[in-house]
Amino acid sequence: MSEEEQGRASTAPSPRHAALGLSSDRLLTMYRQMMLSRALDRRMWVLNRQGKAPFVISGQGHEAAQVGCAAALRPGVDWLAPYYRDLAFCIAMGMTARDFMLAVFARSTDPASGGRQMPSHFSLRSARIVTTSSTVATQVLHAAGIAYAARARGLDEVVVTCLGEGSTSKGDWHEALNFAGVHRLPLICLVQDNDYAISVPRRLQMGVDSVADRARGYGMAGASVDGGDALAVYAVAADAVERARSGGGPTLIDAKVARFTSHSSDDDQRRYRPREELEALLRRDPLERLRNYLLDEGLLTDEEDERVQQECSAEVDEAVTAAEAAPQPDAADLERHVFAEAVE
Ligand SMILES: Cc1ncc(C[n+]2csc(CCOP(=O)(O)OP(=O)(O)O)c2C)c(N)n1
Ligand SMILES: [Mg+2]
Repeated sequence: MSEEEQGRASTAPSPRHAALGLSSDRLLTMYRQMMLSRALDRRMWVLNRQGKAPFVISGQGHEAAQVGCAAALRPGVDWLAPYYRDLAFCIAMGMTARDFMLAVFARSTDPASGGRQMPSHFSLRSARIVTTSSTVATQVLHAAGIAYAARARGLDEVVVTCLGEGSTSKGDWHEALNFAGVHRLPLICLVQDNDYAISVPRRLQMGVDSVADRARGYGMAGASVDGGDALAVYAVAADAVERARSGGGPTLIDAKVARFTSHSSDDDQRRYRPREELEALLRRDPLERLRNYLLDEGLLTDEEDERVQQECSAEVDEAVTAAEAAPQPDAADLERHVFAEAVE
């Protein structure tokens, strides 16, 4: 190497992930988590069309925001109070493809609820993923309570909760964030802003472009981030985690994401979103963006990428086969956990 080349090499900027303290292996794991989540999600739609999955609510387009935030956490130590689009988040925290499919098929061995919850109402005790209600924003209150308990016990655990931008119109959200601000709780609220609450656009939910503008009103830090960029989300999440652990209090993150599918399998977004808007979504694929980054940085080849896709696809196949073969819940315990039971 000439002296001039040596000089250039030493001043070359380190890749973005390295500058953030993320190893190449870690970044490839994040990519794989996003890929597996996308593959599971797509399969869920197929199963729905086959009449096997009763209801689909999808995280496609949200994966980078979720995996970027999860990468800043310690699975099994920190807590997640998720919402229904958090498939990639839950995968990144330790939920397996099989766990997920057992819930889709409502089997008795489904670790989320033994087949009692709706699909995508995630929970996994071992990964500290807390079950959620279908009533939007209620999980934010649970998260604030868990953060309060962690602080009271002198633990350094951090709690993340997620919801959509439309759900921030609910009083629960205000109450939880106000409480978290007052008590400076180790809480991170990740709002996944996908422009719509079913068919209602953001401009009819709030008078600001970013819900993070409200952080100041709760006495907490706030950040708005491109939720299609896993590295950008990791950077703000890592800051927030550091703040939470060091007693600096909560953070409100607004991650701008794209909702690729209709709200759920029960609506058709072509009826309320203009065609050009739907076409523009295709240029906002977070998976594609991370793939391009990995290819550009020489961390992945096309052949390796193909292999990752095949492995994820095989993992989904295996999960579906296992879940279909798993036993149905016993009708005799239908009312368990629903009504109070007499204790002998
Ligand atoms: C209290 C309550 N009101 C209405 C609903 C029906 N609902 C389910 S999801 C949803 C939209 C939520 O939109 P947003 O918070 O933006 O999240 P997104 O689905 O876009 O990710 C609504 C209105 C509900 N589940 N709970
Ligand atoms: Mg929304």
